[in-house]
Amino acid sequence: MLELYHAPISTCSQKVRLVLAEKQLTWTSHVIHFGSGDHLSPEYLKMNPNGVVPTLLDGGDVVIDSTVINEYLEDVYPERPVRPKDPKIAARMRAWRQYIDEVPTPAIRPPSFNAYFVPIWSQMSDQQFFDYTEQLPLRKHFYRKMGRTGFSQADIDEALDKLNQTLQRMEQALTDGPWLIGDHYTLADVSLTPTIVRMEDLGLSTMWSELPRVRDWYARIQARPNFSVAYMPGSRDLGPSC
Ligand SMILES: N[C@@H](CCC(=O)N[C@@H](CS)C(=O)NCC(=O)O)C(=O)O
Repeated sequence: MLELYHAPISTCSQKVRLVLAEKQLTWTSHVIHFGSGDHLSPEYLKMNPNGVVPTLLDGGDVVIDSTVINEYLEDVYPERPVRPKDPKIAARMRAWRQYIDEVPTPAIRPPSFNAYFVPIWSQMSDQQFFDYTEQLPLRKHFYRKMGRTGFSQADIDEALDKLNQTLQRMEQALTDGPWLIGDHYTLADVSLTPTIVRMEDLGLSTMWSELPRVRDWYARIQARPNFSVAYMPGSRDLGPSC
């Protein structure tokens, strides 16, 4: 009944796989290979006109955007909840999630894309790069700003500053309990996990070495049973081969 179009390496896909695993839902996997342009095929664009992963099908009905998908999963499959029932606490969770979507999620892209895409794009000619980006519904201008040689040091510094702000806010929030919203693991924790994992994979974990609550939160995150399921093989292989 549930089908997910996703990529192992994609942080947005990891977010959805964390919730699917947390809820112990069964789903059919359709792996999208960016290198083969699967996400830009006419069939895929019919489901997801943004040409990005993930895309969820539930009984054939399409749901797109990882944040929307996770709220949808909570609405339709409320067992093993990841959203507080109290509307006021849920509002706190959504405010975190909104911040995560606005600040750290975009901020992880410059260092992450420099590591992942630059080795691929450096093999292309300017014309090939132009032609590739021309087809992208959502990221044409973003990738052109990045260019074949990657984001500048100024862009990376800005990204790291935003990620540092996120870590400081986490450290503060975690004074009230083991999770971002106190006692319960919620969509706020889910939404931040892929960014923190990616930071670690990029060698940035020293940014929280002096933040004991963030360190402990990350240990708890990795110990949850949903983590190893969601982080399927290939999820952490940054490099042109994935
Ligand atoms: N807001 C979307 C963003 C999805 C997104 O950016 N997906 C990335 C992988 S994490 C992607 O498919 N990128 C393909 C590309 O940039 O060409 C969501 O959260 O689902």
